[in-house]
Amino acid sequence: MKIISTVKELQVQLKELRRSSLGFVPTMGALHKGHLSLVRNAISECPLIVVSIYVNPTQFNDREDLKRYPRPLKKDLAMLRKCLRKNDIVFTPDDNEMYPAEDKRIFSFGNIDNLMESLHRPGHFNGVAQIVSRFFEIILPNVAFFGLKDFQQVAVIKELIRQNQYKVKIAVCPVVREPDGLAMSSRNILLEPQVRKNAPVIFKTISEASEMIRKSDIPEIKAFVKKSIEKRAGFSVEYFEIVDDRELIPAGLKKEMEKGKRYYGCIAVRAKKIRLIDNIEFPLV
Ligand code: PAJ
Repeated sequence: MKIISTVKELQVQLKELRRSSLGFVPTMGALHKGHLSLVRNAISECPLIVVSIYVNPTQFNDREDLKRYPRPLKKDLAMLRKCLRKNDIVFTPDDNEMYPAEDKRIFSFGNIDNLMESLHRPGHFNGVAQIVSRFFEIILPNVAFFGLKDFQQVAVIKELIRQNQYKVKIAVCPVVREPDGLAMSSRNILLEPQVRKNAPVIFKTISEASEMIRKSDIPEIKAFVKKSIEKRAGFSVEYFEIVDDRELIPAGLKKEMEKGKRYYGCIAVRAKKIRLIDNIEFPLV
């Protein structure tokens, strides 16, 4: 694999190496099996891929979160070395490369940017859109790989592509979990032992909730989710919404769920200082 940290060098290399289909996997590092599943999918689909590692400051609305975000670059590179091919590229730019001047662009994504993560992390998706659009314009990938773990991010990126008419296809990969069900996340290593022990309650609860939809209506399911998770010391539910995967319109009652659409229950939980998100499909019954 090749490690490149400037835009100029990246573009020189891509000019030389680009083949039929260029794959792109954006990450903020602290890699785990979830990230690696995207990398493996990219490798199996594309003869050349770029994996970026960059902790993007503009998507953090909480300074503390940005400060404590893990940055184990050496370990990340060792993990990537085991799966990448000779010409695949790891792109590790610094802030000056990605933001040579302040990025003042304001994006607007309509309804998908008016609920869930957007309400609780104001400005977050604007920062994601700034960095992902910059990557797309520098790299010009044919396919970009994203995880369903960040359900709302996938919808935002699809809308970003539509609005800007980027010629990139999106491949969405399923959530990779720890054996106890906790969705893998770079933030999991920041959980205190007792909080980590209780964290599987999140997936367990939303799994049970997705079964409940057969017999119960949504207000009852929401009450169950909140009660079940908040039983654990230090856990509080920021939101739990059942939305469709295109327009992200929340269903308040079962009868509002439309046939032909796919629905997901999306949750954010504050587990002491750390915020965890997860989601699961809610089958239409
Ligand atoms: P990051 O949180 O590092 O995630 C990078 C990619 O890995 C995202 O597409 C995310 O959805 C995926 N991912 C994370 N955990 C996963 C899991 N358990 N299973 C499957 N996929 C998982 O998302 C970002 O970085 C940033 O917002 C970024 C897109 C890089 C822009 O800065």
